[in-house]
Amino acid sequence: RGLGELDAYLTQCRACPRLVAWREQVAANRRPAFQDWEYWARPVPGFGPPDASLAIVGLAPAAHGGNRTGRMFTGDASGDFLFAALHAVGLASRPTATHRDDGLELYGVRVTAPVHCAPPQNRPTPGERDTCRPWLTAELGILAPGLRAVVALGAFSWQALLPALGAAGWRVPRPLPVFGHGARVTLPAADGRPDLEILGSYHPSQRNTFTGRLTFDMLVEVLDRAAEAAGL
Ligand code: DU
Ligand code: SF4
Repeated sequence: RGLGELDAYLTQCRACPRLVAWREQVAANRRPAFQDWEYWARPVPGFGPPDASLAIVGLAPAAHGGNRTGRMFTGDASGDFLFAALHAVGLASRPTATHRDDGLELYGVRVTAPVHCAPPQNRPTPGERDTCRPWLTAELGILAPGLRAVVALGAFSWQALLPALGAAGWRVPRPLPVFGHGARVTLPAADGRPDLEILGSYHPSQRNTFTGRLTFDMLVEVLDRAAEAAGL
């Protein structure tokens, strides 16, 4: 089973009643600036090539970002920051992302999230995080043979990612390593898979970027180190 097939199944998922209601309610109440848009209003698949050696894991689609455009991090402030940084380190064909059909290419990078539907207040419940985990586990499993590094954006991402990696067959230390900006953990090679480097970064949400908690240079530095670990 490939990523295309996984994404096709994923986009039909209705397992979280609260998120199904929210993603559709947001689409029925479009922002004035987006009146002409037909919102995606479904689970948002990961974005990037199936042979990616680097994965970047966020939190969940934004209501008027990924939930509108149908592509992870596309069309919101967090994504503007992330794609500009990816372009700055040579991992994206352009610094901007506007729509799932905008032609943007990622080089060796897959951008995804542990929760695939937009949650109210950008805050999924622990139950929703656990319900969505098998999708991330499956995606990581498909990427596994060539995957060499993963960047977790924020503590929620880190805490959802590590169990998903465990479920996908990596040996994850217990207790789970603690998240921090600059945190780094190596999961040992196994089953023909290479070593996997896990790197933590603060999430590029406006809450962090407006306050200077995460600067552009800080994100670029983490992505640079991740690209090196991934052989990119
Ligand atoms: O509605 P549409 O953009 O024409 O998408 C058709 C079909 O493609 C939908 O069932 C999901 C799938 N798809 C996908 O798997 N990954 C994407 O990034 C965009 C669409
Ligand atoms: Fe399905 Fe995940 Fe969306 Fe829940 S958040 S409905 S598990 S795709």
